Amino acid sequence: MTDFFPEIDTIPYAGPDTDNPLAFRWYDADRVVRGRTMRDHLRFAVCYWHSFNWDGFDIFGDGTLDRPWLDRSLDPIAAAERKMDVAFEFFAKLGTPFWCFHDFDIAPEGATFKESAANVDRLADRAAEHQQQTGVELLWGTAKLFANRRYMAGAATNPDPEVFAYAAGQVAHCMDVTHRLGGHNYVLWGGREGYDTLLNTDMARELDQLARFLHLAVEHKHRIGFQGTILIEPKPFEPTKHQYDYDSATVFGFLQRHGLEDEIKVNIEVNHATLSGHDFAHEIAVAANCGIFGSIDANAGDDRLGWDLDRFPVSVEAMSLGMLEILRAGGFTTGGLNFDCKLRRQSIARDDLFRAHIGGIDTMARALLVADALITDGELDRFRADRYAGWDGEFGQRLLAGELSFEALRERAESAAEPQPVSGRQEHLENLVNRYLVTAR
Ligand code: XUL
Ligand code: CO
Repeated sequence: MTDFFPEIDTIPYAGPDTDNPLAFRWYDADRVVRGRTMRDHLRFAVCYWHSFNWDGFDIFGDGTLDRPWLDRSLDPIAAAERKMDVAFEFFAKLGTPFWCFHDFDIAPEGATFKESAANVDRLADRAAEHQQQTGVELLWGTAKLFANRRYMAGAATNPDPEVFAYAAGQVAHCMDVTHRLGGHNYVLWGGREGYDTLLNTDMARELDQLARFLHLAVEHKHRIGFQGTILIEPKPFEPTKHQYDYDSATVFGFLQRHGLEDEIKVNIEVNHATLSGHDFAHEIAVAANCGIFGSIDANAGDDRLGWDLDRFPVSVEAMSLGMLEILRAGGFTTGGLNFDCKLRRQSIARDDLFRAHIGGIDTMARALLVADALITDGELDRFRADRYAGWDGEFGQRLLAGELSFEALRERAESAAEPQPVSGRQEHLENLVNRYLVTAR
């Protein structure tokens, strides 16, 4: 193992009252909550791109972070190997069970498709060794279909079919590698699958192209025997002005239209939900209702900045309502919580990466405890069930079964007593949540 973080040992669980900033207060991996350990409930993953492949550059300035392997004067393969060794040192010391990558986070792009694929294979072999040594597993892999200039007008939705072919080849290879590394999922974030102006865009064609691409990805998965889940990650805009995978509902409609709803699920990112004008919990509930809930990119935006900031999650309140929906949906199967988060560019001390992840992990662990307490308390579920009790009665059931016409209902409305509204008790229920935000331990 490398020694990039010499001052850091494995991060221990030390309980809520510890003053050790390099210990977990809430994430006690072996603690059982609702019949499952916290490790198995939360299935944390560290993302490779923000944590190891980004040096803090932004549109106004150069990198600030201490990421020596990103120095462009280094031999690209040697630098990628060093980066990977440090990444696995970090995963092992943090003690999270999973990691996630894009093909060209782990390996440099070469001069040709074949050279790039060979680079990815070479680093994937190294990753396999690290996985074996550390026990860290791959939550998902994904292909970077948005950074290279060839993808400026999209990958699957590009006006040039040769770009579609290149992207298809890249996904085929990245899915093979993900399969080889025992990945639990394969993610497709539609990096530039959208448009900036209709003046140059044939939207109908682009959507058909996207559907074809997804069918090909599904066919490839079955051909190679990959058992993981294919996930689409919705996002409403950025980098393009209009992204086609706007939110969970849009993705479901698209999947259903193209007969893909049993093959593909969603990876919901918290701040993408915010950008689409929804709450995180809403996106999970929509996906769960449609049977396409898969995985989560756990992060946070900023209330007043309308772009994708990818902060580490710190709000137990916001995350608790999300965890509640995750538990209601039955929890994760192949998915997990991936920290698609980046440090602020002033967080330049090496151990900031640990502090940031520890904070995110504890936020999600506390959120799990709050969600568990709310379910155990039972009032929310009872209140909801009572609120709809009429639909469980004989009349409600006949209505749902399609046994009553508009005419029959008109007759009923004419003869029945005036319906009596009942309080929705929103503030009362919010007070209940607030109580458990303080007391759940
Ligand atoms: C972009 C984003 C990506 C995906 C993987 O907003 O979230 O990092 O998670 O391509
Ligand atoms: Co993401």
